[in-house]
Amino acid sequence: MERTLVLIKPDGVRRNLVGEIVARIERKGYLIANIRMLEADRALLEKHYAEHVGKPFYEPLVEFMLSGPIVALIAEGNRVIEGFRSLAGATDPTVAAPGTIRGDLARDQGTKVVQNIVHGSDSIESAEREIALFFGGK
Ligand code: IDP
Ligand code: MG
Repeated sequence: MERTLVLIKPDGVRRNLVGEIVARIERKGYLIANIRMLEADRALLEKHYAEHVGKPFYEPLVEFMLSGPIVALIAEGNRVIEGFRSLAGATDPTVAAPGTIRGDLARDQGTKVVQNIVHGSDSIESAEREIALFFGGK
């Protein structure tokens, strides 16, 4: 069964949106196969966001992800990688479609990094790599 890594970023946890986001994933019909809250460390985030090293928002992104607890979860179901990214909406919350997590619950805060509540893996390879980082390969 396909699996994806979802992160509820520090803005989502701070704004008490954990239940809202988990509920949207469950109502769509995906299984929450595992879930944990953690405070990520820099080494973990540098691995997770390796593809973005050198981009202007990279350091602000890592700092933002260090700014408070996050929730990591594994969602499971056919085509869940694509399906969760559809639930999440576009990266930029200003233009993310209403009805999506980012479109409904986030907006531009004028910060160097876009604060957009959730992360979702973008391919089967990324999902396997990210699940191993956050759940030790389980
Ligand atoms: P995604 O989360 O929609 O997959 P990515 O391109 O993988 O988007 O970027 C990772 C994260 O970095 C985004 O979720 C967002 O928080 C931030 N980000 C991406 N592009 C920009 C940008 O152009 N400016 C500021 N922050 C960005
Ligand atoms: Mg991405």
